[in-house]
Amino acid sequence: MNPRKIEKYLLKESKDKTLCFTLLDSQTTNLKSLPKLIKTIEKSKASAIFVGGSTISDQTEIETLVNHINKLTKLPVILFPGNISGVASNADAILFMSLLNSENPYFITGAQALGAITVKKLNMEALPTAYIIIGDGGGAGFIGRARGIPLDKPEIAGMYALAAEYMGMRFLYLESGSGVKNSIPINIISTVRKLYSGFLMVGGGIKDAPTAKKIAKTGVDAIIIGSVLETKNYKTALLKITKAIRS
Ligand code: 1GP
Repeated sequence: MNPRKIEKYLLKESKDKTLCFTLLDSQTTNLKSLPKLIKTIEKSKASAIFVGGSTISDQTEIETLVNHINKLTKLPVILFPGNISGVASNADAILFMSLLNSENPYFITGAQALGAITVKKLNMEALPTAYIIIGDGGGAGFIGRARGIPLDKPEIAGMYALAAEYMGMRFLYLESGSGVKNSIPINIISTVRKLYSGFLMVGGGIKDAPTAKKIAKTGVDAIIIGSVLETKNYKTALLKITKAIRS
């Protein structure tokens, strides 16, 4: 394996623009409509496809989805695991995440220890990622037993982000939860951006171009779009979002 192949690709891609990653949940993605979906993702110039989610427990289902994606596109597939069941073969890399603000050590270092040997066996690139949940965090907050960072306390988010940096985590994922009503408040994102110099991703509740644009303007490296892809209007919506973050 080329060490840090995906990491280098992401850093290069994000030098002069905000990237978009599309998130596919193996529980809800319809394999029959996958070719159309992948075409739209490619057309939108998204830079990678994340596969995962906080409630996924079927590893085989993930592997089947990744296999199908690999047949349809050369875009890198990056696992976004919610638990050890999210470690599946045949992806290009994995967000090796620690949910820093969980109350349960299992989600900070326990699952990571259990999953690490499998990642090694699969010879898969691990992207060291701090995962920080803002607000109640929807499903991810509930499953991960997060003590969500209060929406009016950007300085606390900043403290966690800085801790992530000092602990050597080169990626940071600020999460408000899949499908939540509101994305992360801009002042939280910009506070984190000022303090954290690694690869910063923001996801959860980003549904339209103006919101995506505002987030991109804070200087984040990537936004993650998941639930929008499950809507009727996903083609137009995704293209508008990716166009907005580039302009
Ligand atoms: C969820 O941040 C991702 O983990 C994406 O969120 O589904 O709301 O786009 P959405």
